[in-house]
Amino acid sequence: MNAETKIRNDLSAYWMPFTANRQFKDNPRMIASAEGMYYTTTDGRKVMDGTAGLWCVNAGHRAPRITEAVQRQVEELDYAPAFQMGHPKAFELASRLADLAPGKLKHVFFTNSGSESVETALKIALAYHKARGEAGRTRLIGREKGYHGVNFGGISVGGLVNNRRAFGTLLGGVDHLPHTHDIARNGFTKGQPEHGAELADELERMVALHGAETIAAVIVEPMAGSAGVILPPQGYLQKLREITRKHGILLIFDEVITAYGRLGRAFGADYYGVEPDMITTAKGLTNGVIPMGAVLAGEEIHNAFMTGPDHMIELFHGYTYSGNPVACAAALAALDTYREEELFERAASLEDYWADALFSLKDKPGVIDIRAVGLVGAVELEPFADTPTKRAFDTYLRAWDKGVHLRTTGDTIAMSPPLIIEKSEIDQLVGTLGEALDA
Ligand code: PXG
Repeated sequence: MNAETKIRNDLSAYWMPFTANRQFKDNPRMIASAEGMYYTTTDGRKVMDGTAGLWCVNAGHRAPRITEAVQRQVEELDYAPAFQMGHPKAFELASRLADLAPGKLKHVFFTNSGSESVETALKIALAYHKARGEAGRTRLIGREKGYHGVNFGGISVGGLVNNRRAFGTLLGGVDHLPHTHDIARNGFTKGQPEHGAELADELERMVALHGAETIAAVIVEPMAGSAGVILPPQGYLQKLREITRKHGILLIFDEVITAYGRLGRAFGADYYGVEPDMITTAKGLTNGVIPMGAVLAGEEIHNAFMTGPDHMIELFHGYTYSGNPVACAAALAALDTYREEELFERAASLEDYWADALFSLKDKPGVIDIRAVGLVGAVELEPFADTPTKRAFDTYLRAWDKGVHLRTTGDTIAMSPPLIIEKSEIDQLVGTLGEALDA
């Protein structure tokens, strides 16, 4: 091996995100290419993508319209300044998203990731109250087991301890609702769990404790993805909506996973029939092709900023790459693909088949719960007593060897295939997981 090749193939420089670096580098899993539902590894194996990348490749890999749109865009306008300057595709994309969004969510702020969408929404919430003369509303309320990305605001309102504990004191003035994960009462429920709506009443207790006039916003994932697919109990989101509205608190749905068809509707808000004041998105917005996020904000929130002299900047926030032209082109093409191939409808039509397939694993060794919604599924395993997370990760590795890529979080195996999946591929995915559980 010559020196240059050696440097090129050295795995040590890349500090991989959310990865057991040393274990990975001892036995790397490398992807060379992808198409539709499948990856090809660098050693030439075909592996089914059971997770749509990291919950983002909703239209499948290398969807042709998106590839072409990106290629055309880099040749036409590669970049345009995002501040005090515009380009038509950013306005077109914002209008398209506003049309797609539920109810009054008619204004769009562009970011580059889910984490940035969360920071943006939290900052808008604080600044909104200040703009309306309620500057005392500074508290932010998240939820245990919540995942809102990895930046400081997001880990402060987030509720996954490993993402928080190494990083100091985080934001002050943050409180957390209890999570709704309750296998004892809701185990093996198909559809929304029956028990737990009363957990939303904890918000009333927080209002009683802190005073509503100190609380800016509540942020929750309508369906908590990263913590292992935790579904909202029947009536829970409705209750959160009632209580927040009653007390003038903004309700933010973090839909980085649930937006753009994952639950068979454009947004989780549509699926669950609850309209929040803001929605954070990313991932499926561009089908994962180019980093991009978007925050959808209600009319009332946006308009509260549009006061004062016309020449003044209304919101001191934004990113160099907000509304990047190539990202906009990718997102417009992704939305076209979702619509023309009717992928949201397709996900909805497969929802029952998907859930039935997953529930067929009920009696496999170690399975203590199964959850499904839209084209999301989870199989929770009884952890090995002395090595939590190992059982799920070993199962994941066995499935990988058998040609299916899954995700694990704790001792839960999570699945979220591209929305183009065929019924036969659902059988293959679930069948392979079944074999991996048996082994
Ligand atoms: N909010 C939610 C609800 C998310 O799921 C983010 C924010 C952050 O997005 P960015 O683009 O900054 O990563 C996410 C991301 C997994 C997994 O398998 C989940 C995410 C990312 C990577 C893996 O659980 N969610």
